[in-house]
Amino acid sequence: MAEKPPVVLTIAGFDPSSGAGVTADIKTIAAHSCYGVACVTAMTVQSTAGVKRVESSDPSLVFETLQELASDIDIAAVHIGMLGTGKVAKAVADFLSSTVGAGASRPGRARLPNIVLDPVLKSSSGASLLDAAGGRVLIERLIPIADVVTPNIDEAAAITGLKVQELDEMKAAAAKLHDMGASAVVITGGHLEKAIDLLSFTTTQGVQQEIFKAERQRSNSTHGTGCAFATAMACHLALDRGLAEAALLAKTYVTAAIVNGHPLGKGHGPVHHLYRMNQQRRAAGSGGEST
Ligand code: PXL
Repeated sequence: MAEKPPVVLTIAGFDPSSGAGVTADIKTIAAHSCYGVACVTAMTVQSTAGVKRVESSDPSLVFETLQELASDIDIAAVHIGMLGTGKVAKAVADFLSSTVGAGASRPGRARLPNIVLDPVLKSSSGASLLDAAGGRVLIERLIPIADVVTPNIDEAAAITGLKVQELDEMKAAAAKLHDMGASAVVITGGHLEKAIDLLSFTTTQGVQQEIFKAERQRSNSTHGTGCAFATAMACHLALDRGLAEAALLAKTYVTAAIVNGHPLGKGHGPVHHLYRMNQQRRAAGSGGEST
């Protein structure tokens, strides 16, 4: 019988330049040998030069899409990215909190496993990707039900109200996110001099924290790094890896995707989500782009 890959659901916006959003996420999911399904929360008009317009999906369309997918397919992990509005965020929270008819291998499960919440607030060009009501739903309903929350330092600062620049401040923000109901947090510090990510999770012995450091990549091909990191984490959790291994592998993937990024467009080009295909082509001796 043909192999059945783990299915990863991405709930996110549509970025027509495919650096971020659902089309980028599907590439990340494919790069991890999982099968991607998607629910589009918003359309955006954008290019590498930035976001020009945002139109939210009808919340009932979002809810029904999620129900339809979950009643049919066994979902191994969920990535939540851009939500746009409070109404859409509420539809997602209602769906995730409800008893969904998950696949046959998980009868009676109350909710989908491995929910990775990327609390997208703004695009890198500064456009708002979540309204104030959406921010409230994020804090009150989504952070408490997520298995992992993956803010960058700016998002961690906006959500906690704390200054988040240095490692100690990242630790304090993670502690506050735990107080707000997050069971595990990865704060990505790609904007710091050293690219530091902090993984923080609660155990019966209290909070445990691990630090991942990498050289900061000086590159213009950085569009979609947050989406790629959170989606890669969802894939590794779907593949039954533990939190620390998932965070480390996701960081390694994003770093390589930036290094191999496409110099496309006039602004910030996309990361190369499928860079491993070139490596495989080269290994098979059929050439391909250089890395
Ligand atoms: O990188 C954040 C992000 C997420 N999702 C969508 C986006 C963006 C940034 O522009 O467009 C759809």
